Amino acid sequence: MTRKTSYHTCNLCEAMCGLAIETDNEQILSIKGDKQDSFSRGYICPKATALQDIYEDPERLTKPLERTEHGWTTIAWEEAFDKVAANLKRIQTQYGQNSVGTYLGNPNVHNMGALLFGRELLQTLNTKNMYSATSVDQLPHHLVASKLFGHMLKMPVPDIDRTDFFLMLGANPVASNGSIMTSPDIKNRIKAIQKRGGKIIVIDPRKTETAEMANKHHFIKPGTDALLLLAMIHVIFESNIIDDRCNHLLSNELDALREDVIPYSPERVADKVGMDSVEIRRLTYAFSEAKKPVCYGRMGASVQSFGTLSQYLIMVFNLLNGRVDTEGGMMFTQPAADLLSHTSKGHFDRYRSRVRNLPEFNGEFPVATLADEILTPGKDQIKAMIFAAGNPVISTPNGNKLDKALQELDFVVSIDFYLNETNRHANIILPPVSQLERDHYDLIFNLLSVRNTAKFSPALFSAPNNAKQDWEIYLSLTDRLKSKKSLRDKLIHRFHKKYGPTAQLDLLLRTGPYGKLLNPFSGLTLKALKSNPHGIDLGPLKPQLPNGLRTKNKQIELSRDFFMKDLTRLENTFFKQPQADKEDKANFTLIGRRHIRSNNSWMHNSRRLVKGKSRCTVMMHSSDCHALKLKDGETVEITSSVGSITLPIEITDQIAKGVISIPHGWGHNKKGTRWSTAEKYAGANANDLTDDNMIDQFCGTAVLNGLTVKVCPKTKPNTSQQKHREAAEPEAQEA
Ligand SMILES: Nc1nc2c(c(=O)[nH]1)N[C@H]1C(S)=C(S)[C@@H](COP(=O)(O)OP(=O)(O)OC[C@H]3O[C@@H](n4cnc5c(=O)[nH]c(N)nc54)[C@H](O)[C@@H]3O)O[C@H]1N2
Ligand SMILES: Nc1nc2c(c(=O)[nH]1)N[C@H]1C(S)=C(S)[C@@H](COP(=O)(O)OP(=O)(O)OC[C@H]3O[C@@H](n4cnc5c(=O)[nH]c(N)nc54)[C@H](O)[C@@H]3O)O[C@H]1N2
Ligand code: SF4
Ligand SMILES: [Mo]
Repeated sequence: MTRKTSYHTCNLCEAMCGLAIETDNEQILSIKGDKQDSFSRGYICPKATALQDIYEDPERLTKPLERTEHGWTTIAWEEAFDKVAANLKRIQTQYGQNSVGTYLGNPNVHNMGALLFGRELLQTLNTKNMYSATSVDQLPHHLVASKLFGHMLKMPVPDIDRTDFFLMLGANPVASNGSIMTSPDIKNRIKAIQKRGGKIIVIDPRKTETAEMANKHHFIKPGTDALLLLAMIHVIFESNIIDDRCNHLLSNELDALREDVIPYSPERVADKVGMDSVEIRRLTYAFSEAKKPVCYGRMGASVQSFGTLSQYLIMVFNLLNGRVDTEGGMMFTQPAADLLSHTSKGHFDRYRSRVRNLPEFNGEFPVATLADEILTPGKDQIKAMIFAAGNPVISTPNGNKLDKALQELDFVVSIDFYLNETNRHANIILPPVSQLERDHYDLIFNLLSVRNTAKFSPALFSAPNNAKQDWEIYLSLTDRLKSKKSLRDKLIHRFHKKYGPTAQLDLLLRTGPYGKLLNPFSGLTLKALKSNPHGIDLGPLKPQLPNGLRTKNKQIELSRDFFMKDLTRLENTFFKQPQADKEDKANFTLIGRRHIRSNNSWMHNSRRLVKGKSRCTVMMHSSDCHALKLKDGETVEITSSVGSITLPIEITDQIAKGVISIPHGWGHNKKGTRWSTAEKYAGANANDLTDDNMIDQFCGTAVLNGLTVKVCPKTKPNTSQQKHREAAEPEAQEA
């Protein structure tokens, strides 16, 4: 017997929990929390144990697949790479560079190899048609960081371990385990705030699992956070309680800001926001009177009509209270491997998308326009797509439209180990190894962590002989796609092939702020990390301004003109345009929901995560159900401007009246996928309701929270929609 315990890091979500995994040869005996990991302190959530299910899943792809007239057939890696490269070259030669599109999904950011090697493939393709999950997620945060602090990754995080007043808008870390706030063991971190006499206040249209723990929860009408924040800033100026620590901000910009917020008194916005004006004032005073308050917002405040403005105002509110770069406030990390010096600062609006004239951000267009770029004929129309670690048919707005669009493509390749709803349209699928078969160092989430830490986890299992890592797939494709290769290119390729991502990691560590270069005797190297399998604690976050800023003049650029121009749209939307028909009892505002046992669209093939009562339900307030004569568990039809789905009702009083909540990531009922457990627990796709034409017009982030839908008792099946679905099925059968 070769029973042993190895230490690893969970790379499923942003929390970076330490794992202690007991194995007997290739057999996993147990996955537990690593109590010796000082950051996660033994905490894990139920998804960690499902890493075993992914590893053992017989439906997980391990060999390249090609679609043929007889269905899916396995092919050899080299042949697969050759065919992919030949097709992409053919299409770019015939239709131009931009005819190949790319979509990078969320798991890429949890994957060191993909991060370090994906970039070169994209550069080699040299296409403007790049897309990713960023524009259904954190795009507003990048814009704020790049303008105010000089780099799109210079995103401050709430110093949760030292704050005494945590004001949280549109985040549910008890379910999500924290986002743009890597903070494992979140429940205990929240309890610790309360134990030291502090408070947590949650603003959310649903009384979430986090709100249940909070000292106070306020319901808010979806999509109105910007109004609430403007009112809070109005109170700050009106009462002249601006903190001295923001003296460094330009006074002419502050004066302009003061003018901007004059119209937004709590009294004027209260009805729109759904919060009492007295409460808004009280909340603002309580925040500014606290010793170490912090204001933070996530998905609910980002992925909505005024997501950019909301994230900007959250930062302004923190700044005016002197709560940026200070203990217990919004603080910056000092990661051991500092990607900031090696990555783009983030450009905005250098050029626009072809069909809808939407701005690029950092070389990407908003994914809400991906289907348009495939469906609309003309120069630069997308003819081929590369999907890597993504499932946009399920995770991006108007999934059905994209699903249909993908059938129009000449060629599709997917780098993924599941045959999901998106890559069922692929011609070739290149499956990398699973989570436990690769080395892990968190390049991204150490940038966003509430403590500075560094940890390297070697692969738990060495990859089977004929398997490839994501980075090897990227490297092989890049090599084949490069038309002219200098001697230098060839040498670099050979070096990368031999040493992989760990050589680059070692270099990043050595040259980083704690590295051997600056600290010759005790500095960090990869070797040092390898001999500390539970990770190295590099201490709490430290103030670092102004030197830590990446702006030209080492000052925070308030960028008021840039962001506040969106006030015109805000004013029009809330005070000039007619609002949705509130008299129609069937009209509701849709918001999203996450659950601890789910991870976007791709972990539903693990039976232990999906079994039990269905979680893909529509939550509705009891009084709304009463008014429409709907019963708990009854199936209803929810209809939006682009489609309709049916789901059972879950009656609750923990949601604002007039609001319904549906989780995303479900709807595994499309033919031709290969995840049979997920299919049994199919649920419905929330993004068959979200409208690709509804975006935060400032930067193109999709509006996934706060759109109007109709709820009706389910009548007979909608035959036209059924036909539409069938038409969307790909022709090939499974082998
Ligand atoms: N278990 C689990 N964990 C995950 C994931 C997962 O799928 N499952 N996904 C990971 C990913 S990719 C991400 S980005 C993070 C997201 O992490 P979070 O943002 O913490 O997670 P959400 O559950 O989306 O929280 C959004 C909250 O906003 C509320 N909300 C909706 N609309 C509004 C609004 O207009 N205003 C306000 N104030 N609130 C609103 C919703 O009710 C919800 O509670 O989670 C990560 N962690
Ligand atoms: N309505 C609504 N929609 C949403 C959201 C919401 O809150 N509401 N949240 C949005 C957010 S925040 C996000 S991040 C997106 C996520 O959306 P996406 O990133 O598009 O999709 P995922 O569901 O994460 O699917 C990831 C795919 O990657 C594969 N995969 C997993 N690990 C690896 C790996 O290591 N390598 C490779 N090559 N493949 C791998 C999985 O098999 C799966 O097919 O969804 C967005 N969609
Ligand atoms: S919270 Fe769960 S999924 Fe996230 S890193 Fe920790 S164990 Fe993994
Ligand atoms: Mo995300």
